[in-house]
Amino acid sequence: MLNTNDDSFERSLIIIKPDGVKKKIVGEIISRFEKKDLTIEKLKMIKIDRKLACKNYQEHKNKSFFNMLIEYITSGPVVVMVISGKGAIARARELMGATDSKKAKGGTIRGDFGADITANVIHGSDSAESAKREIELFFN
Ligand code: FUP
Repeated sequence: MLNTNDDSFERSLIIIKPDGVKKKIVGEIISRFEKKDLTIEKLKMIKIDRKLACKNYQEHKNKSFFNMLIEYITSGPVVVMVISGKGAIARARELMGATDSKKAKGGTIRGDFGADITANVIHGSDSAESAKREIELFFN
């Protein structure tokens, strides 16, 4: 659920997923955020282990796609970032596009670079509550 206030200063946790790193579009994605005047506050490259992946996606643990999602997010290095700015959560989600890359509009990150609903290049927090939880999880 998207529940944010566009006018307030926010932070969002962004993950450039394994397919984004493999496609060599890390720079392109960071550039898109910076061009929209969002600030890169923190950034690191890590390989997410199974335990961390399960914690991050705990809300999906009973879904049919859960195992595939965990396999995929742990399949290679990812870039994790904290971005910030006015209405950062919703603005990042706009830049990302729809969850399913095949339905995402051209000009969005997923629309331009994603393959499908799993290999969708990027994760971004969907609410202030998720952002807080995810930032603590990755940058504790
Ligand atoms: P989003 O917030 O856009 O990343 O989307 P969701 O939180 O709904 O889903 C989290 C991740 O689960 C998505 F990035 C991709 C994956 N997913 C699937 O693989 N299959 C589905 O049917 C739905 C989501």
